[in-house]
Amino acid sequence: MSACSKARYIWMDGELIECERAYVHILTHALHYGTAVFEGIRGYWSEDERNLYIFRLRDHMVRMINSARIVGLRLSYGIEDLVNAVIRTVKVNEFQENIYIRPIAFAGEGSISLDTSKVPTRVSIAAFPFGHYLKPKGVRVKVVSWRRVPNYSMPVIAKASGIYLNSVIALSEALSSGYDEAILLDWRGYVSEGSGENIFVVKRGVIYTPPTYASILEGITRDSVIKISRELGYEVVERDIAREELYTADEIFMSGTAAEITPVVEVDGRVIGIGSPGPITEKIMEYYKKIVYNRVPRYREWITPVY
Ligand code: PY5
Repeated sequence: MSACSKARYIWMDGELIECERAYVHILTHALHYGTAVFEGIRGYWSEDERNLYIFRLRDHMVRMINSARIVGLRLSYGIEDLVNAVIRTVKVNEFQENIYIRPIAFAGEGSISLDTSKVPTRVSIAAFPFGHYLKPKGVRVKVVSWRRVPNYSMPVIAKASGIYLNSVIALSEALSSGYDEAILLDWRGYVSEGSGENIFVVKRGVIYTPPTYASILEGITRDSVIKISRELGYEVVERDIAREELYTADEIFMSGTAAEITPVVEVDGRVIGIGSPGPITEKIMEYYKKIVYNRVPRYREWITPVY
């Protein structure tokens, strides 16, 4: 599929331009040094309401602004500009199906010095139809040999492009060993997260997830899962999880914008639970789906209708 077969316009530096023209120069700083911050956001099309609902748009754009601040990229757009630009981009493409939105702020061209103050920060927002990222019925994962970049070496709380080389090599190790996804341990040896997802472990009815200091990206889906699980009456505990605890878990699932809520059915060749999505995972998945399609009034503040 060519990049522009299903999206006509892309927002670049304040203007909507035809997808075919959305290119950058080969000397773009971010291409050489990973000097960019980005977001992944989903929009859900409701056939009944004939509307497209963007999930937690404002929270994603706030995180992008914070990521830029952390890595030192100057942004000339504020929160309202970015939120409106996303809505405008989605609207002009007239999508009537589920989509993925990819805003990115990156160091542009003009200097190959590592000093980003010598180049302008550019911003782009692309959106395109998108289905499942991981197998919705459950994935087989491998605890890979690469560790998650420690948060004393990189600001891993920022969703910054350069950090993703860590995820790319981790995923590649899992895939080449025949698994669907990677789990990375942190520098201490505790469970951190997947290559592009946070992780949750269910044991005797309690839901556990690694804390921020386990070098995780603080996922917005993770935050949604914690809130809705508590509302459903489950106890959710943020604490360190040892690798071997994964093997004896009753249920495991991953959370992320692209992955949504994906059950984990196998870790390092050990079957988890009965080898199919567990009951608590399924309950949370079902409720999450209702919420993103704007069918739960108390979570309306998480939803931005496009049309
Ligand atoms: N951890 C990492 C390393 C991630 O890349 C992501 C999101 C998450 C956790 C979950 O964060 P959130 O719930 O806020 O999405 N990954 C991106 C996504 O759009 C990119 C995946 C390729 O899901």
